[in-house]
Amino acid sequence: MIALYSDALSPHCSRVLCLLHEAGIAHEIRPVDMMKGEYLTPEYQAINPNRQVPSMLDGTLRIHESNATLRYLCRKHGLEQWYPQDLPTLARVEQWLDWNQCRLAPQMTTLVMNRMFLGDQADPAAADRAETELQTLFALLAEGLRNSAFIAADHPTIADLSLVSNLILLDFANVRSDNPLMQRWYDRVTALRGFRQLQT
Ligand SMILES: N[C@@H](CCC(=O)N[C@@H](CS)C(=O)NCC(=O)O)C(=O)O
Repeated sequence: MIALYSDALSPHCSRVLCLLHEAGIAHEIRPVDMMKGEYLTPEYQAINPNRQVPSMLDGTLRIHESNATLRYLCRKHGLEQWYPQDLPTLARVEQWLDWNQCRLAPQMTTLVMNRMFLGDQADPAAADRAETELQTLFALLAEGLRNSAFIAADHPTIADLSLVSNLILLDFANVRSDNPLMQRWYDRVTALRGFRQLQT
């Protein structure tokens, strides 16, 4: 059975858990408490040398990187709805998966770390800069939502799971877009059973 090393607060973990729930893939969660530094132990480093969550074990396969894990699960379980193979849709899914890692995630991390987790060590100016940049990125996302109900298709794909997992954490930090397209999309994706199940 698949084992997922996961911390409950991590958006990189919640996107993978959402897909596991949505697709009904049997799995076992191995909690890694980041607040207790469990991701820094030599035991965990042997599983993921990056000392990050999530990490997944599937038989002898050991994999890290949340988006790569999403793609792997889709390919292995034939989840074409979540990872469409027609080229234009696939190109859009890949585009937004990469955009999320390269553009959104760094700003999300800067903001959340400095507003929620770093306490006395926080850099409020860095958080403010990230918030400004995030509003620019939200406008790009809203533009991407102009022609379809979800970011890459008229149905949810792993690109939506990946992006919205970051937006959920930003929402906790009271940073969100007031664009109606963004709000409706956010509501649609967070209403998925896979995300709702994470909150219960
Ligand atoms: N690119 C990685 C990023 C994973 C990541 O940043 N995980 C965070 C938790 S949300 C983490 O483990 N942070 C600890 C660290 O980077 O030191 C992925 O997509 O899986």
